Amino acid sequence: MGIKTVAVYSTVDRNAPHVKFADEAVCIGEPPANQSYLLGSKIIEVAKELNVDGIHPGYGFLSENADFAEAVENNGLIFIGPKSKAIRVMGSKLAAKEAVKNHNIPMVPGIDEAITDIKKAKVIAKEIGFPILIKASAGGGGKGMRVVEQENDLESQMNRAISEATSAFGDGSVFIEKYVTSPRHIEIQVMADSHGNILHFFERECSIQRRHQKVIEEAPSTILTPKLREEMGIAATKVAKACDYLGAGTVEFLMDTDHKFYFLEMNTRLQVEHPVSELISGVDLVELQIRIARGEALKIKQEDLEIKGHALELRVYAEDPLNDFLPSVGNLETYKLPKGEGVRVDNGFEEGMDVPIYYDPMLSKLITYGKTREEAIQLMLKAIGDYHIEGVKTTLPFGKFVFEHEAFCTGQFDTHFVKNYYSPEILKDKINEEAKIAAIIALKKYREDQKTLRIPTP
Ligand code: MV4
Repeated sequence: MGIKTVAVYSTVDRNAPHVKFADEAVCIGEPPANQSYLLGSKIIEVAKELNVDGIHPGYGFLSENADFAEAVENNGLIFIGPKSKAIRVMGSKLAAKEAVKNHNIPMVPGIDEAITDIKKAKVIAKEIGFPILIKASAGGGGKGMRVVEQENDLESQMNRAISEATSAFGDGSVFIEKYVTSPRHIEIQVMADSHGNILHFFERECSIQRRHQKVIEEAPSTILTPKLREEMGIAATKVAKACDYLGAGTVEFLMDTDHKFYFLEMNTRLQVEHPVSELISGVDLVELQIRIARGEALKIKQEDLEIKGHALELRVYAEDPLNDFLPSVGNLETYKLPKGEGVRVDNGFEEGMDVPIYYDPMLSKLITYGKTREEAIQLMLKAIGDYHIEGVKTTLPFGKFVFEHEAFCTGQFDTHFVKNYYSPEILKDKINEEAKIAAIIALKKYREDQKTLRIPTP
C-alpha cells in the first residue's frame, strides 16, 4: 500500500522478522509484556514522536483494550479497529447480550443478568433444564466457566465460578446458560466501514481446540449449508450493527447437533486465524482494515463475495504434544519453512533464534489452500513433512495426527475432538510405527544399492 511502517519491540525481540520488515523500529522495553507490549502510553508516545498516523494493534496484548483504543483516539491518532465503546461493550458478555437482545439474533437459552442469589439461580436452572453452564461475564479462555449437571451441585459450582471470576478478572458477575453439550465452534468474519456498510466474509470452523486454545481452523465449515451460511452471515451482520461496529470483527457462534446456531460473543479484533478467510474470499483483510480506518467506503458488495476453494490453518506452537503441550522453549537449531503453491506460512522466527519464555510460544501459522478440502489436507500433510524444526518440540506432529484422523477427514467432529481422540500414547505409537517403516525402506534401499554397486558381502 506504500505505507511506511514502524515496529515496536522488546529487547528479546530485537532480531524478530517484524523488526526487520519495518521501515523503522523502536525498542519499548524489557521482555515481560507489562514492561513493553502492554505499555499503551509508551507506545502512543513513540507514535507521536515519529509522526505516525495510525496504530495497528494486531491480536493479543492491547488489541481488545478499550482504554488503549480510547487513548489512541484522544491523542489524535487512528486506532485501526473499532471505537472503544464497541470494544468495551463486547468485552463484557452481559453487556454484549444486552446490546444484541432486541435484534432477533439466536441466543443460547439463559439469562442476561448477573446472578448472585442461589434460590433464584435454582429456579432459573430448572426452567432452562440441566445441564447448565455458569459463565463469568468478564470471562475469557474458559475461566470462571462451570458445567452443572444437577441441582445439588449448583450452589458449590456457583460459588466457585464467582470466586474464580473475582480473582481472574476483578469482576465476580456470573450468569447461567443452557449447556450445549457437543457444540461446534463456528465464527463469522465481519467488516464494517464508517459509511454504514457491513460485509461478512463467511465462516471459519475452529472446533479443534485444547483448553480453549485453538489449534486448527478452516474455512469453509464442512457442516454449513448455503442457507445456514446466509442466516449466520445475516445474524453476524446484525450483531455488528447493534454495537455500531467499525473495522474487522468476529462473531462467535455455537452450533448444536441439530445444526441450530447461537450467538456467543464478538471478538473486536482481527483474529489469528484470519488467513483462512482471506484465502477463500480472495480479500486481503488487513488492507481493508487500513482502508476503513482511513475513512474509505467498502467497494465490494456482499453479492460479489463468494467462497472459492478450501483453506486450513495449523498453529505451530513450541509446545510438546507428548508432554501435555508444555511450552518447549529453546534455540531453533534448524528452522526450514515449507513452500510451494497453496502453502502460506505466517511466520515469526528464523533459524538460530531463541524462542522466548515471555510470550505465547506460537512460532508460525501453517496455512494451505486447495480447490477442495481433500486437496488442502494433502497439501497440509506434505507441508508438515517439509517443515524442519530442531531444537524445540512443536505441535507439527499433533497437526499430522489430526489431518490424518478419520473423524477430521470426514468432518465428523466437535469441540471435544482432542479429549475424545487424542492421547500422547497414540501419537507415540504412530511416530514409532513410521520410524519402523522408514527403517525398513532404508534397509531395502541399502540392499538394492549393494546389488547395483556389486559390493561383495563377506
Ligand atoms: C458454551 C459451551 C456450551 N454451552 N456455552 C468456551 C469459551 C467461551 N468462548 C465459550 N465456551 C463455551 N460456551 C454454552 N452455553 C461450550 C463452550 C466451550 C467451547 C466453545 C467453543 C470452542 C471450544 C469450547 C471448549 C469448551 C467449551
